[in-house]
Amino acid sequence: MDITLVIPTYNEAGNIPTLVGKVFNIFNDNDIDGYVIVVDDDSPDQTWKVAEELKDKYPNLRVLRRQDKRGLSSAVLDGFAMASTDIVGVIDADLSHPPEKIPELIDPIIAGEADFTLGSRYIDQGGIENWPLKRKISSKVATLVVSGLTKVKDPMSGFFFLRKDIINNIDLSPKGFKIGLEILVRTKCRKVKEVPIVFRDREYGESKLSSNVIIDYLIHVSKLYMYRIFS
Ligand SMILES: Nc1nc2c(ncn2[C@@H]2O[C@H](COP(=O)(O)OP(=O)(O)OP(=O)(O)O)[C@@H](O)[C@H]2O)c(=O)[nH]1
Ligand SMILES: [Mg+2]
Repeated sequence: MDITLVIPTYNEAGNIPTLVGKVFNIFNDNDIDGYVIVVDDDSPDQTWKVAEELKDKYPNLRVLRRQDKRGLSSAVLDGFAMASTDIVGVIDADLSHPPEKIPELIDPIIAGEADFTLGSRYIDQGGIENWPLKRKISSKVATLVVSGLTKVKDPMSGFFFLRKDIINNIDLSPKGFKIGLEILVRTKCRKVKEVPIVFRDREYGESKLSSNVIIDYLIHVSKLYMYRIFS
């Protein structure tokens, strides 16, 4: 079965060639008919151009350069909309997520055992390398805050795959930056499988997270709780 992997990027010129190369190697080694869509928001470091230049080497690579929009969740949703495959997924560009886990994440969906799979830091054999304690604690607290919305152990994960038809006709808000959480809650998806991953902090480039991130997150989560209560 074909899959499309969306890579949202903003100033990831130093990471994108390495990640795209790794992903296509994994597709090849595992006989996966895979496509990659890089969705770049007109990065000042010209990530879109660096990605365009890889297209000769990787014919299944597409690049969407958005000049009119900005935002991680809307980039992911635009990538999914552009995909023509039944299974879609997303991975961060900064090599924080191990692409080697892609086959383990898509196999349960192909087998019909799951509709949604995610790379999980908070199950047995999952973990986080080189994060400062402060960041570990805030991630745990943010996860705890949504424990009333989902039983998933790592609902904040940005590395996930799904059957595209589960989001058909679902009104998804691209406002919050945790689009995986948004999908899990609004689709009421039950067939979810978590696959352990070890998350690595980025080596190249800078974080895109602004100081408003906590407030944005709390607004997003409040909306999801309201949705859960009133739907
Ligand atoms: N297209 C697009 N991609 C974005 C945007 N913001 C972040 N990204 C990408 O989304 C992914 C996750 O963003 P990160 O900055 O790594 O966020 P994080 O992992 O929480 O934080 P750090 O790793 O510490 O930087 C990366 O691939 C970013 O390049 C955006 O506004 N538009
Ligand atoms: Mg990151």
